[in-house]
Amino acid sequence: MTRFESAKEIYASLGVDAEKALETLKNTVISVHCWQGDDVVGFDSRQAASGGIQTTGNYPGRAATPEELMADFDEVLKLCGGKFKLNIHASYAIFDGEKAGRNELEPKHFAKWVDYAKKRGLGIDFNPTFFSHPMVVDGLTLSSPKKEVREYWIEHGKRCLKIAEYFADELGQPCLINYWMPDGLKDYPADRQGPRQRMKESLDEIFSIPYDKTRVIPTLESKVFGIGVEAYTVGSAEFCLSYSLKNGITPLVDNGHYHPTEMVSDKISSLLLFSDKLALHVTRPMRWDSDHVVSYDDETREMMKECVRCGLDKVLIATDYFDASINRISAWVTGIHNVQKALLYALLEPACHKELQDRSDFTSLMACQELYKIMPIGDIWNEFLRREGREANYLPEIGRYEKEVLSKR
Ligand code: RNT
Ligand code: ZN
Repeated sequence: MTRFESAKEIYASLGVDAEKALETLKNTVISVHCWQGDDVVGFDSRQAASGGIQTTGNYPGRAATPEELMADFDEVLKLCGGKFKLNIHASYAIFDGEKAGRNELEPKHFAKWVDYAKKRGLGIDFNPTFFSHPMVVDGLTLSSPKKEVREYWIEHGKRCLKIAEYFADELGQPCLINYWMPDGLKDYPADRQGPRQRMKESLDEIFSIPYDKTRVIPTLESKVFGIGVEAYTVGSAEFCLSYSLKNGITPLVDNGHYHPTEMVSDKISSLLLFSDKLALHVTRPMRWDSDHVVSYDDETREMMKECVRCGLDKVLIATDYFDASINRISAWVTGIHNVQKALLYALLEPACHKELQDRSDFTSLMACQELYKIMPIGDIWNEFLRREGREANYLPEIGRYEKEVLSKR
C-alpha cells in the first residue's frame, strides 16, 4: 500500500473522500498575480512601487522586461499544479514604440499578454493602476480636490473596464477587474467626507459606461492604511463594502488590509449572506500589510475552510504578495502551493465537526479539530502534485533556473 492509499483510508474512516478533495482542488482556479516577479514595478513608468505599498529586498534576478516576466511566470506554472488565471495590472502595458498615458490605454497595449495567455489556456484578471505615477497628486487620485486629477483617473478606470472586456472576449473567460485606490492622508484630516464623496462620484462615473456585466466582474478593495498615509484612507472598509453592496460590485477583501486582530476568515460568511460573490487577495501580513509570501498557517487554513463551507463557486481566490528578499520564483511558487495546501486541508475537513457544533458537544469538537490538524495531509498533497506531474521538492528546479537564467540578468 502506498502512503497515499493509507492516508486515503485514514480520511475515509472519518467519512472524508480524499479523491473528491483532490478533484475539487485540481479544478479550483487561483488567480496568480504577476507582480511578485518584478517587485510591482511594471513596464510603463518603471518606478519602484509607491502609493503606500513597498517591496523590500534586493535579491538578484528581478524581471525587468515583459519577456523576462513571462518566462518567469512560465517557470511558476511549471512548478504548480491545478488551474490558474493570470492577474496583471494596467502598469504592465506593453508598448511597441509609442507610449500611452494611463488615460490613453487601449486593448492593443495588452495584445502580447493575450497571446501569452491564449497559448497557455489561461484567463486574465485585471487591475487599473492608481499608484506609482506622477498624476497621483498629494497622494490622491479619484478623490482629489483637483478636477483634472480626478478626470485623468476616471478616464483610466473607464479604459480599464474596456480592456477587461477585451480580455474576456479574447480568452472566453470572465475577467475580474479590481479597483484599489491608495488615496489617503498622512495626518489627521480636516475633512473626511469630502474625499469620500468625490471618490464615490468618480466611481459612479467609471461604472456608468456600458460594459458586459456577465463577463466583466468589477471588484472594489478596501484598506486600513498604507505607508505614508497612516491617518486616513479614503477607500476604507465601510466605504468600499457599502459602495459595492449598493452598486452590484463584488467586494474584495485582502487579509492584509484589516487591524491585526481582525480576521478575514470571520468575514467571509457574513459577506456571502449579502453578496452573491466575494473576491479574496490572499497574503500574509506581518504586523502590517507587509505582503509576505503566503504561509501554510492557521489563518490561511481558516480562510480556505470558510471558502469551502460557504461554497467555492462563490469565491474568487487570488494571490497578492511580493517579497524581493528571496528568490522571486520560489516566493511565488511557495505562496501558491500554500494557498492550495490550505484549500486541500479545508476540503479534507470531516463533516462531523459541524454536527458536533450543532449538538453543542464542544468537548468532542475541540478534540476532533486538534486530531484533524495532524492527519496525513502531506501524503494527499504529494499525490496531487504527482498526478499533476509536479515535484513536491521544487528547490532543485528553482536552483537550476536561478543559475541558468536569473543570475545572468
Ligand atoms: C495594496 C493592495 C493591492 C496591491 C496590488 C498590487 O495594498 O493589496 O491589491 O497589492 O494591486
Ligand atoms: Zn490586495
